[in-house]
Amino acid sequence: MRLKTLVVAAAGRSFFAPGGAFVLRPGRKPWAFLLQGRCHAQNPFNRLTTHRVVRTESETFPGSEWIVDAPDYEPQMRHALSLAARGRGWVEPNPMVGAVVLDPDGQAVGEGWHQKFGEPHAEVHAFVQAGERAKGGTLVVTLEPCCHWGKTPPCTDAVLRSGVRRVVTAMADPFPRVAGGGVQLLRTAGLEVDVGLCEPEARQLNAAYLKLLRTGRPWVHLKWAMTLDGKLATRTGDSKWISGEVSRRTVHDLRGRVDAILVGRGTVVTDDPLLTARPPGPRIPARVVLTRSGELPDRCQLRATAREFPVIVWTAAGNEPKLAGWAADGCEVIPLPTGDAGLSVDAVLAELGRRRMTHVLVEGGAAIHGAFLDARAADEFHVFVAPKLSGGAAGLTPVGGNGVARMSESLPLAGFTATPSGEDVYLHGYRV
Ligand code: AOF
Ligand code: ZN
Repeated sequence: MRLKTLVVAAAGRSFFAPGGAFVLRPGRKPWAFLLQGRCHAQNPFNRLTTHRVVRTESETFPGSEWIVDAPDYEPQMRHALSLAARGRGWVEPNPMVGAVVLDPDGQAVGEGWHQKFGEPHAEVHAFVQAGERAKGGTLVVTLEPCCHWGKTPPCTDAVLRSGVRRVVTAMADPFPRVAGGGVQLLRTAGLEVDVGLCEPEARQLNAAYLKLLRTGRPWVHLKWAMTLDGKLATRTGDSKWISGEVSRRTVHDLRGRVDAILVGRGTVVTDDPLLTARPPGPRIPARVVLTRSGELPDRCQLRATAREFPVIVWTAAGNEPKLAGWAADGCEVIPLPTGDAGLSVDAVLAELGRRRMTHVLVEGGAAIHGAFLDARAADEFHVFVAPKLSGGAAGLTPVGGNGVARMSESLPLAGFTATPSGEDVYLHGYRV
């Protein structure tokens, strides 16, 4: 982060900055600033501004020297991040972006977010609301403004037209046609541009967008529901239903904002799932089946609805003829060369990524979960635990595959939460 550094000298009654002399607010002790992570200052025009304390030279002797960045836009950035999140499911494969425009007094006079793929970017909505009041003010935006012609004109044009003097953004946009160019263009035009406020939160928000750009692979969610004794089904394979109504609603919400729902052959054979979002969400996910053998039932819900909702089947090269009926019914059948390890999870993800799919939801069964885990290809986990026990050594557990030999090799999760979900518990976390 490029900091505007202001050095506060000796017990911090006053300090000098590139913008002029600043006087700390009377009555504020420097240690209080450290505790709050903020300090208040008055500029020569008697206007109170808030600054964020980034580092003290000496924590043992607080007040000896302070380095603060100027001024503090964290609350506005957090608001912009929450605005951005409203685009979830609507904007992909674009990033979610939120923006707040402040007038020269720091009052919010406009806000907006990227609402739908192909439609105006966040900044444009915020500037329309702000109008003339943006002049001399600040744009707080969760992603570097774009500087390219895509489906809409460059946001940097809108920033320059608005008359704001300063732009505070959470992170640079790694999209190749932007990639720092927006920041550079605005700085060259004489605007102050700060990059990096709330960057971890902004990266988390757009983790899937960033992964797709970095690796060409979509973000992979693994989801399952299990009994309290860790079973996906009884010894006879019966699995209807494990989780309750509230949990199933959460799953349908998730289905409605992903690009693909992926299952293995076993799930198609035993569950005959439809794999649609009910009620529908912002996206219509493709239904993806992985079957090395190519032996899928002739009659099932997926095949019967393939002309309404797309179905893609991956099978081992040479087995496509077994799926001729599926292809005739409108399913896309894709052959894949296979080695001993079966269908390559990475090859499938690479193709989904090539189609600019941002989120894939893997819904079982155990063998497919195992294949994704063995390939270290899962990014986010959604597990519903129901308060019931079905027992039986033959009852399937959620993750097959090879697994690891030592507990120390197991996959740790970050951001792990456990939330009540009706009668169930919803466990959620991310691959570290
Ligand atoms: C911004 N503000 O709100 C968004 C940005 O296809 P387009 O024209 O919509 O452009 C998509 C690219 O623009 C996308 O990949 C990303 O780099 C940027 N998205 N930029 O300044 C926004 N959504
Ligand atoms: Zn833009």
